[in-house]
Amino acid sequence: MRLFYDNDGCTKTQPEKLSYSSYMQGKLIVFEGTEGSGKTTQIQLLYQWFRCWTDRVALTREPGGTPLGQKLRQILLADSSIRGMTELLLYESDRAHHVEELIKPQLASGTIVLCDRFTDSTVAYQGYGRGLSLRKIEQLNEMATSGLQSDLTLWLDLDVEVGLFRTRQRGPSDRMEQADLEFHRRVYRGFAQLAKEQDRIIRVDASGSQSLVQAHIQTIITEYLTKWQII
Ligand code: T5A
Repeated sequence: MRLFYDNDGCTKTQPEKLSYSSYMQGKLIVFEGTEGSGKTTQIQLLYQWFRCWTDRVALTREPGGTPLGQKLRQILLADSSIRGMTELLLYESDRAHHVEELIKPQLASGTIVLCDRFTDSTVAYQGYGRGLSLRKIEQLNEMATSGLQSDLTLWLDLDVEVGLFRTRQRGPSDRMEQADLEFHRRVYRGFAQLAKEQDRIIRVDASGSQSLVQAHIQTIITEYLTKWQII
């Protein structure tokens, strides 16, 4: 299927064919990747694409998808006294609250939830990046989500240095972005390993232009919506 943009950001993907009428359970679609890989840009474009034909879609993020999460996000991205286990538990606290307060109720109402980062970020950053136990992270992820996993995760694969360059062009770096290059390379290896192990993770080449990457994402999403019999 060819996808191309209208001036209003909607695509000519025959939205009249996209119908949810018989659809009851929502889906959780997650965007993952290293710093500056374009997740936020792409998830927002995808949200606009969904909004062209349905209002049963929600856009959220971790950390910071709830009012409490916003406060945790500020601490996590700015407080330089935070160390490994504290960092891990704060991300998991944000997630437990987010899943309970927002994600699960939205899924239960049949909404497609688009989430900027989720459990794989903790494996990649706190596990591969910080070197904390992968087994403990798996247990904490399980506890924080009550076993909820994404239905589909798009891993935006971009060279780590290109991504960091993009974020630095944008403005001052946050606490996580300031970590050394080797840390970010370990995080990258974490995502690559997860993508090898898990069928729910699809790699997306994020090195192209914003519109090229978005067109690729829309193609993948359309395939999955068809497979899930949503369209
Ligand atoms: N974290 C998070 C953990 O350590 N453990 C966890 O469990 C969780 C959930 C979150 C931080 O927390 C860490 C990971 C993060 O360090 P954040 O601000 O949400 O902090 O960090 P990011 O998710 O990395 O957000 P960024 O904004 O830094 O990166 P994005 O979202 O990947 O990239 P985006 O879209 O903002 O784009 C970055 C810049 O590149 C440009 C954009 O215009 C922007 O200026 N850009 C492009 N330029 C050229 N070509 C393209 N195709 C482009 N796409 C975007």
